[in-house]
Amino acid sequence: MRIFSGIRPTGGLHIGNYLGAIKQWIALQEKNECVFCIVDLHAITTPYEPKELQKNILEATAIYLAAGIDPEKSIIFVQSEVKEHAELAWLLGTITPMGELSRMTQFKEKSKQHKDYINAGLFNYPVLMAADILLYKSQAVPVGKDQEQHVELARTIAKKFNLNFGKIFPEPETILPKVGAKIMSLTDPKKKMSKSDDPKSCISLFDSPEDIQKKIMSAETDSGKEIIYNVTKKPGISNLLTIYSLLTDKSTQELEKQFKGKGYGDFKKALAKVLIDYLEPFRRKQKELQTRDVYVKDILNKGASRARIIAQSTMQEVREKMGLI
Ligand code: AQP
Repeated sequence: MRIFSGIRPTGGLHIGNYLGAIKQWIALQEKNECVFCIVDLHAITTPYEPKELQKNILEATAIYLAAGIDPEKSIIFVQSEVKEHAELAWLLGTITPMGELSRMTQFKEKSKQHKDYINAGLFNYPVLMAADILLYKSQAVPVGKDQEQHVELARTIAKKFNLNFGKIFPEPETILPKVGAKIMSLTDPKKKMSKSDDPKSCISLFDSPEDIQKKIMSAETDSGKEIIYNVTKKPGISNLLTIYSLLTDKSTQELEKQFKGKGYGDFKKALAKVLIDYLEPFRRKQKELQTRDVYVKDILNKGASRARIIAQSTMQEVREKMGLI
């Protein structure tokens, strides 16, 4: 299968990005042809600092590599380096109904979050995402729950293109992790963990052991004191149990037994230790990659060259089908 996925370089990636998306990519790259993108054109649809963008792109690449994405097996590249993404987005925009775009939850949420920055790019975000996926004729897209609606729209757009102009695109499927598709904020467990939120609300993959300890110890918990998994009654502790379970491969029931009779403090101390140990190789690899900019940029250049070959071939077909040649 051809697989596509991407992450916005909007700041330090967090364990939600890792458990919802990147962790799936590592397994998928073994048996599939994977294209993993750093979607900088998506990053500029919300307020950003131009001086920070290149740093964030290199940091996101370091995370891909530290997590175990192998540039020999998978294509890793920066979206704006392959101009066909923007070109296909324009063409697909001409067959995307405005009504579909206005229904998108992310557009509604981001418009509320950034009232002074509601731009056409943000509205058209799902069309660009459809272009990202379809440019590589991808059959599957591993993402977290929040991006599921966008992949569904990409499928609708693929169907419509195939019907109007002749079949060239597969209809892409979403791959959601069974557990961890929506890791919640540490400060408000009713909200999704987000990189653009308060740093206290998320564990960044490169956080220091001291920061991890502080953030977990002050994470919002619920009334009562038992360590029980119950998303409705105990959203805070359930979110922490989910993280613990995913990092240790122990079920939440096993964890409930392990922490029976213990309080929130004991549980949080143990979780902080699990996180600190799990993320230690990430911190080590980041330090190493910080001194190897040339190597990282070389991976991105080679990845863009490989991506361009596929993208240019798809665009040739798209232009012919749409009557542009
Ligand atoms: N909390 C989450 N739990 C599980 N998966 C998540 N993802 C994001 N947050 C969670 C998944 O991570 C991938 C990359 O996301 P993105 O950077 O493209 O954009 P996003 O979904 O908008 O992520 P953030 O962290 O909330 O970023 P900002 O604050 O910049 O908007 C996607 O597969 C996503 O589902």
